[in-house]
Amino acid sequence: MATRAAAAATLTAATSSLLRRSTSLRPQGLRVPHRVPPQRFVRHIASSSNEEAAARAAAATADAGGPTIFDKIIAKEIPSSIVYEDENVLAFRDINPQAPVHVLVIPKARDGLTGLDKAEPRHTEILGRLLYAAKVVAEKEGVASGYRVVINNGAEGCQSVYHLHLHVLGGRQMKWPPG
Ligand code: DGP
Repeated sequence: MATRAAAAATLTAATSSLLRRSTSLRPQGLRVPHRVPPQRFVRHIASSSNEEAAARAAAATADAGGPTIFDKIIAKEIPSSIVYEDENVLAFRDINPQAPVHVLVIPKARDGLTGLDKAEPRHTEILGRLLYAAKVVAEKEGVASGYRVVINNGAEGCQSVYHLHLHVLGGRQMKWPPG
């Protein structure tokens, strides 16, 4: 009899301990997701769909392989803030910076490289030069200890100018995954 009473007491203690724990866990388990203010959310969707629409429009004309705004920058017909230049490569500040340091590195001769997807074996030398120039730019801009190099390719990659370019971004903490 005494053993059954002791067992019942143990069971009651265990049950109430479990209930206490599940109650203390409940607020986390049923946490209501943080609500994004509707206005900000709509604005975010609107701006990202504008970028996507612009990228799709640019992609539609890219295959024609016509001149881009970067040809005018290379020819110095329009001004740009040049960070680095050599015989093959030009690096200049992006007109719409996404970080305190945002520099575009481009080949002076496009040679069919509207995007990275057009790369062929003959392009390996210039591709290496571009990547090395990105490293030099990061050093010149004082962000050598941490930066990001990005190539947007095609409409889904949000490419808007069809002359191969590397984005060198730095001067702030980068996030992963990118948007
Ligand atoms: P992408 O979206 O990856 O194709 O990047 C193209 C970049 O080119 C974009 O970040 C803005 C930049 N850009 C476009 N037009 C000009 C311009 O006239 N001058 C400069 N400096 N940058 C430009």
